[in-house]
Amino acid sequence: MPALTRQSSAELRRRSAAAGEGVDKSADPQYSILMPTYNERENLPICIWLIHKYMESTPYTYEVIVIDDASPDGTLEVAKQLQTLYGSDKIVLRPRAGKLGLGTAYQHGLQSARGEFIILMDADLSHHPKFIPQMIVKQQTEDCDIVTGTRYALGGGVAGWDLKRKTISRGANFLAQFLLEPGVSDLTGSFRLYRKTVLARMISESVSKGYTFQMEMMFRARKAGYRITEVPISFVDRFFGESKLGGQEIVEYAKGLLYLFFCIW
Ligand SMILES: Nc1nc2c(ncn2[C@@H]2O[C@H](COP(=O)(O)OP(=O)(O)O)[C@@H](O)[C@H]2O)c(=O)[nH]1
Ligand SMILES: [Mg+2]
Repeated sequence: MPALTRQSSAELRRRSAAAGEGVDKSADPQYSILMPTYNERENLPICIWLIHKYMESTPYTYEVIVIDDASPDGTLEVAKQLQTLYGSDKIVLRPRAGKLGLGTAYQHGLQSARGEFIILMDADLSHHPKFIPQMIVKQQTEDCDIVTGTRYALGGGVAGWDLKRKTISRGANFLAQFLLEPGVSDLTGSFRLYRKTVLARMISESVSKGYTFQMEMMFRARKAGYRITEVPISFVDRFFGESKLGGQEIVEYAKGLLYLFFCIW
């Protein structure tokens, strides 16, 4: 386990012991992890296993809400098996009948979330669960409303992308920084911890879909004066399956960015 993760887990255990709190397993979980899936049959079991491993190293309770959009590869069947294995208090299934997109997937999952804090993460192992304890410590130490994983500051990074994909991501982030001056180094990332009330408000106010959605939520949160802090993450390109990024997404992103700049800024 990397030093920082070890440190975070130790810190979490120390806090819990100091507070003298026992965890009431029958109560609502403290953290709800919203996980949208589309064709993640191979990735989901490893991802859930890692979440379990790292959350068990903290004194906190959690649930993973899997929002599968009728993946043709049978992701939902795999999720059902995982539910049998880990329990229906830990794995909650909120499938939808068709591919309705990421923005509404979070909204859909949020309706069932019981935790006071919500973690958004991808199922493709690009977002390693080892960073979750660090996000929890950050949120508690700084009493902030949002902790966002950053690839572009504090030692965060990206592995496995070719030059084209790196250029697109960097370019998109640079353009957004230049136009919106958001005070957050990674605007397009989607590995984040939110206070539930804040996420609910940001989702209801945001109009963008697709890639611009994450950026708009962060931009609005900053404007609304919420406290945001960052944790460096190493983002690793997916090994199994395919990314949804295509030419159409890039055009949509540019349109969304201009909308935020001209209509909301
Ligand atoms: N429910 C749902 N999940 C989706 C959809 N599109 C992508 N995902 C999931 O959202 C996460 C991010 O998608 P991904 O293709 O990896 O995007 P990228 O990392 O930005 O290239 C993954 O867990 C996907 O399985 C969708 O339309 N519906
Ligand atoms: Mg991905």
